[in-house]
Amino acid sequence: MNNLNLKEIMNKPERLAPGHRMCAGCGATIGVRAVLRALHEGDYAVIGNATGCLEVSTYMYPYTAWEDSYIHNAFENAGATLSGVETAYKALKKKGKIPEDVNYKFITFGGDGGTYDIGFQSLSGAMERNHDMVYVCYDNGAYMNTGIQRSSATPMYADTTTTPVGSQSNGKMQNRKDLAAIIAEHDVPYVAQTTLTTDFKDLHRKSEKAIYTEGACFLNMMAPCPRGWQYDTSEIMKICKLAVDTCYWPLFEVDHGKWILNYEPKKKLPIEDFLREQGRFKHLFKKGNEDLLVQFQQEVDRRWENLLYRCARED
Ligand SMILES: Cc1ncc(C[n+]2csc(CCOP(=O)(O)OP(=O)(O)O)c2C)c(N)n1
Ligand code: SF4
Ligand SMILES: [Mg+2]
Repeated sequence: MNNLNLKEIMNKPERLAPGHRMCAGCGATIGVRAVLRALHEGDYAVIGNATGCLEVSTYMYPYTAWEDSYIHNAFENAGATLSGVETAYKALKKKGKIPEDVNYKFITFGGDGGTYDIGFQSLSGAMERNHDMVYVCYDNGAYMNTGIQRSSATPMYADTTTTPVGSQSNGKMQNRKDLAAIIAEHDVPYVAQTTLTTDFKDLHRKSEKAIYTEGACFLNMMAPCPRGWQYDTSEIMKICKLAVDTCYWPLFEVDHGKWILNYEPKKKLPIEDFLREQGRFKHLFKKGNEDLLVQFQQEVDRRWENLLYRCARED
């Protein structure tokens, strides 16, 4: 989107209205509002939402912050529910029960716990059946709503309530799952990884592409959580920038099978710059833990090289 007018986009009416109860500065809310801004004026949407902070805090029956039709799902069936709604829509359109010029889009939001772990099977099914829908994972790297438990999206060495740092533990022992790559292997039309950076241009462009590309599309959106990551709320944009400049969270897309790198930092920053900002990693900076930082850096480098290879292979 070359002629993106940021001011115009930011001034579009909100489809996730103020008055919800998400924490101030929550990355999920900022990200979801940005995704919804990519819907074209006049188009309707049906939103599915797996349980999690976003659902619990925006939809307290009989109140809702959503301007569009909204379905609260269990973790396990968030992908399946919108597949069904999209199929019913197609059937109604075919029978002429929905006018030709009425346009609906189908978007599911799920947290990382609900997407990487518990809802993975129904997400995988929806993607494989290639329903005309978008699944957006807002990845804050833990089960935040129930008190910061580790998920398979939690980065190595993060301090969570189920991987507590102490004399016997350095935090989570495993690396995070690379879900965007796994969904790309489903051979769907469009997969992208994004976050709240580059003036929201990356997130806006990818959201619009995902919403308006026919078939199953997937967005993995890093959405920092000031509570779980333990940083000052006002630092969110800095955290997101450091995530992409250290190559911890690369911006890429897989468009009809073609891997494309969207951002390469002029100078790749050391991973410490990203980790130092967050209380969940503060033990890594204690004397004697230098090797943990080295291991973290090696893992970031390995994944980055792998991504560069995948993208270069396509040239
Ligand atoms: C099957 C099931 N297990 C556990 C829960 C309890 N639960 C509600 S919200 C939540 C956390 C969800 O984590 P995530 O999907 O990452 O979203 P976040 O809270 O981080 O936004 C959990 C475990 C549930 N609702 N359903
Ligand atoms: S706990 Fe974290 S993810 Fe949940 S609403 Fe608060 S900032 Fe957002
Ligand atoms: Mg989460």
